[in-house]
Amino acid sequence: MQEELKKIVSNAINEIKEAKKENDLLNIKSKYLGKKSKLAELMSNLKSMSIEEKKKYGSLFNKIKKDLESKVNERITEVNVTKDIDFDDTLPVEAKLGSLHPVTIVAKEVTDILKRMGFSVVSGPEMEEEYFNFVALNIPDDHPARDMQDTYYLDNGKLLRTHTSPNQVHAMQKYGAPIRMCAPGRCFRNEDLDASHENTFFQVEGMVIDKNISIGNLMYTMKELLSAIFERDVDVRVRPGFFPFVEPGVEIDCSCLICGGKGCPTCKNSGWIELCPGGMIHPNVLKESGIDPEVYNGFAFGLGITRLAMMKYKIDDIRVLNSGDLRVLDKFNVE
Ligand code: FA5
Repeated sequence: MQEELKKIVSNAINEIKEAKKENDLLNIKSKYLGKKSKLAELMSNLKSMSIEEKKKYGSLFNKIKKDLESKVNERITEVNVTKDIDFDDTLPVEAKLGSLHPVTIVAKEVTDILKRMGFSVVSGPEMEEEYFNFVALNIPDDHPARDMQDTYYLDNGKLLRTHTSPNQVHAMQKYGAPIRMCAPGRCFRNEDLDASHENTFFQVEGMVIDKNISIGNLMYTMKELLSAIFERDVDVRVRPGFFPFVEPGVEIDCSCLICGGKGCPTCKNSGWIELCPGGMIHPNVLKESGIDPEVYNGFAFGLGITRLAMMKYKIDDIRVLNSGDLRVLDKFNVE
C-alpha cells in the first residue's frame, strides 16, 4: 500500500506543478482527493485493518490529504497572480530606450568641466531658510533686491530657493576657506512665463575663495567653461551687474544662438541671452559666513543651466523643457 500511496502523491504533485489554470487544479483536486479517487478507495480499507494499522495509515492518509490540498491552493494563487501577464512571448518586441533630459545632460557636462578645474560638487536644500537665501547674502528684509526675485514663501516660514547662491553660504560655513565648489540645482520664482522665463529652472553656482583672487580669475573660468560647453567660439558680452552679494558684479550674456544674434522672441529681439552673472564676493557675505575678508577674497557666479540647454540644443521656448513632451525630449536621446 505504501508504494501505491507514494505513486499517487508523486503523480499528483507533477500534475499540480504543470497546471496553468485554476479550473485544471480543481479537477486535479477532485481526481486525487475526491470521493471517487484512488486515495478514497484505499482509505476505505481502513475499516478492515488492525488497530495498529488504522493508527499508522489513518494519520498517513490525513497528512497526504492536507499536503496535496495546500499544494493545490498554493498553485491556484500562483496561476491567478501570473494570469494577467500571460503574453505571447513569440511576438517581436519594440524596445524603446529612455533618454536623459537636456538639462540633465548639460548640468552633467558643466559639473564635469568644473570638476576638471578642481571644483568640488556640493548641494543644498530646495526648501530654504530666508537667512540663507537672502539675509546671509547681504539682502536684509527690506532690501529692494528681494523684489528682483519673486519668491514662493511657504506656510512653514521657509521658502523655495530663488537661486543656488544660498549654497555659497552653506559651503563657506561648512568647509571654510580656501574653497572651490560648484552647486547645481533647481530654483523657483513666481515669474510671468515667456520663451526664456520659467517658474522652475536650473542654475549652477560656482565659487572660489582663496588669497589674491581677482575678477580676471572669474573671467578666465567663465571663458573656459563656456567654450568647453559650446565646443566652439560663441560671442559673449560682459556688462556691469548689480547683486548685493558681489562687488563688483557682472552680467555675462551670450549671443542668442536661436537667431544668430539677429533678434527673435527667445531673446526678446535683443540678440543676447542673459546667461551667467557673477562677481567678487562681498566682504559682508564672507564675514557672515566666518571667513576673514582681510585674508581671503573670492568670486562667485550663477550660470543658468536651463537657458544654457536652450542655447546648446537650439530650443526656442524654455517651457518645452518642463512640458514632459516626449516628442521634443526624445530628440536628445543619449544612450
Ligand atoms: C542670480 O540668481 C544670482 N544668484 C546669480 C549670481 C551668483 C550672481 C553669484 C552673482 C554671484 P539671476 O537672477 O540673474 O542671478 O539668475 C542667474 C541666471 O539664472 C540668469 O542669467 C538666467 O540664465 C537664469 N534664470 C534666472 N531666472 C530665470 C527664469 N525665470 N527662467 C530661466 N532661467 C532663469
